[in-house]
Amino acid sequence: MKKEISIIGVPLDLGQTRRGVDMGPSAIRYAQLHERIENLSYSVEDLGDILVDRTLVKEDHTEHNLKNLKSVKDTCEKLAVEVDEVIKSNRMPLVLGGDHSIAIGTLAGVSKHYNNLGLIWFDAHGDLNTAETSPSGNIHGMSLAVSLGHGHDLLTKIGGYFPKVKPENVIIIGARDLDEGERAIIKELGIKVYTMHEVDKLGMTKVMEETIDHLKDCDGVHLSLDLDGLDPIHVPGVGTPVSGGITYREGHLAMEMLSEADIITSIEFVEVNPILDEKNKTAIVAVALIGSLLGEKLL
Ligand code: NNH
Ligand code: MN
Ligand code: MN
Ligand code: MN
Repeated sequence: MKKEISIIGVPLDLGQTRRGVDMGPSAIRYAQLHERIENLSYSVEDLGDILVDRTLVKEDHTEHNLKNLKSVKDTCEKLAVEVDEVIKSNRMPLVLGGDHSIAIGTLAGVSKHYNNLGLIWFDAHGDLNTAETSPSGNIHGMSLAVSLGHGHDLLTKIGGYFPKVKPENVIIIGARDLDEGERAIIKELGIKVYTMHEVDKLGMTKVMEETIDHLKDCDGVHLSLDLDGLDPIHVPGVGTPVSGGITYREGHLAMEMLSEADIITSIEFVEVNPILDEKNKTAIVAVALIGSLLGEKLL
């Protein structure tokens, strides 16, 4: 793992309809992210937050079931440029959301640096909707589809190229709330999904062994971790909690195995909503997971 890390906050809450997730980056910083990483002897720089231009909201009429399309696009474009610069300067980006629509921007900045990027999507949801299939019109439920090249042109073409990732290089872990259209695209594209059924049945060790093996020919792997992949008992501060999720220890085990395998080249943690949280619990869990991912040991 690269020992130089750049933190980028993305205070965007417009990819969904519950306000408060824009405060996620602050909550995660407050949970002592910087100190935690520095203690693992990384060199850390915090680039601050991407500017979310809220004046665009008034131009944003929901067009074709895509809420706040211009605002999300504008923020993701800025994020893509910043992520690109971080990688060019030979540092590893650690992106803090914000809602999961920001993954569109992160991946636009990351993917051009790799020929065969792998993507681990840790989430209760598939985020594989398009405007045609989405039950909500929320872009945070579309960001994986967009990154695969499916969706509105204004989103799929962010960064000037598409798709950002190939279906055979995507692995979803923790899914337990998939919409009709998402099941169809999973089948159509043959995306590898470890639903909670597989996590229960195989155990997290096997899931991660298979995941790491599946991505062995990738020249980089992006981890996009939606905190709602974990069980809401551990992370009450998420906008769309779904029971029956990944436990605290399973989450840590997954991060520890990724750390040992040393395959992760860019990271994003999203959907921390301090307004819905209890005493910053969700941000604290996020920081602990990042610690494990970056090599923190129990002994
Ligand atoms: N699938 C639903 C939708 O598209 C919910 C998505 N919510 C998420 N995704 N939190 O991770 O609206
Ligand atoms: Mn420092
Ligand atoms: Mn998500
Ligand atoms: Mn989710």
